[in-house]
Amino acid sequence: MADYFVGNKEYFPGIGAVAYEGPKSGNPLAFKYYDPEKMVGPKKMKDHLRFAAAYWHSFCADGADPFGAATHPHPWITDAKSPMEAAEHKMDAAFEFFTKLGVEFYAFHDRDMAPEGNSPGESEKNLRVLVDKAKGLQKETGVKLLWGTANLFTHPRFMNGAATNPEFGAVALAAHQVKAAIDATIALDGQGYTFWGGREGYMSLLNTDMRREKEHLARFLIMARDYARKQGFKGAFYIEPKPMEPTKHQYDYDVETVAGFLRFYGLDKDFRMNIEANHAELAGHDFAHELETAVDLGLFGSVDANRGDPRNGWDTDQFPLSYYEAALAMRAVLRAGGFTTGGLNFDAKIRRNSVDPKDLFEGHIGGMDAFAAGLEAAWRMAQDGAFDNFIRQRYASFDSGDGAAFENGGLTLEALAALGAGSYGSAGFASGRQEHLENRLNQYLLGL
Ligand code: XUL
Ligand code: CO
Repeated sequence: MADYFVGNKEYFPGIGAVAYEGPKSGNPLAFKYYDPEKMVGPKKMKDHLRFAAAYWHSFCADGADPFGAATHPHPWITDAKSPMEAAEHKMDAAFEFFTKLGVEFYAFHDRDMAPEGNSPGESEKNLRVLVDKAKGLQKETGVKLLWGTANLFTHPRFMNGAATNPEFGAVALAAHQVKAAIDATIALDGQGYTFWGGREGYMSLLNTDMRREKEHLARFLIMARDYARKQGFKGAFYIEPKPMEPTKHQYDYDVETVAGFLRFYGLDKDFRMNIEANHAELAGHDFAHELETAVDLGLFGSVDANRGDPRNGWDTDQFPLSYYEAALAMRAVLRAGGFTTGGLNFDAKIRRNSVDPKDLFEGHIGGMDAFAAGLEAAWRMAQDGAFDNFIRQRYASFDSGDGAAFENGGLTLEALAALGAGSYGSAGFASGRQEHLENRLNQYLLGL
């Protein structure tokens, strides 16, 4: 399907289906490591990785930043006579891209797909029209919806938040949007529905009742969950933690914070985490830390794959490139038993000065190659077992005897203290062997 495109116009002419050509290929529009049909253990690479493209960055973002106007004049917008026609053309371009790149999934916000109307009802109608078109294109191309979401942060009415807005009316407007976005997700057979609290946080404690805002957020999520389940939605709900930006403090700060919130409000059965690498970094955590924490808590769901710039303190949303980080991420994903409803969604954008249509392909190709190489390294780690064995051995004193009694609640502090006064005088001096393990990690990355 080298010249495949949908609709009447080819938006990426001269670019065919991206194929695997191997590590030595000099073709910038070929995969060097991502070989979709290759078996890694029991599953094909593509089924381990479940790649998705993000509608917002790839087809809506226009290169504008706080210091300058748009630099990406998208043909699907410039050639259209109305916002609805632009939305239709944008969708043709999006499905052409998904198909040529070979991603099996996509993710979208309501407002990425359909323009805001003059009333809530008109906005919902616009979305319905585009959802019908998307349904047809999904059928035609086989591309599936990883998750849907509502954009509750761009419109000025949400400047004080959406579910946490101090004005009830704004909360109701947010509910209208979320209900329609849930309907759209169900209609498109979405495997998940994401909540990213774009402005669910505060700019100043001087004007904020935090306790009330968080209760409102929980109430809103409970209502959304109940509505979606009533409509027959079987997929996962995701919360996407982020500590700050655009607000000074976002309530969904990081995985631990969100886990406490979900459990407190009894939402931990339905909600999982959608973990974004750049958000982890903003929270002062390694990407792998957030993933491993979610796996430990039984709350792992999906991934927004990207990277930040270690020298910048904001969400640069660059394409992921580090095999090192991808390997540690995939190690956590494998430990979780792999993705079920989730996948690797490229919440990443090309740079403001990346104005060649090929740039969008090459950004994704690099990210897919990085995760393919990371998957293989993580698989080698799991098969070889050096890390798992070391960790198991490190805690072996809790597997039997007094250690097991401690873990099982069979000791009082007095009994534990009495043991401490006895025969454990030499404990505590085993090497953590970090250097050895780090060197081993490099060997796995080099394919050894
Ligand atoms: C913003 C962000 C969002 C969510 C979806 O930082 O990551 O694009 O992924 O709303
Ligand atoms: Co994201």
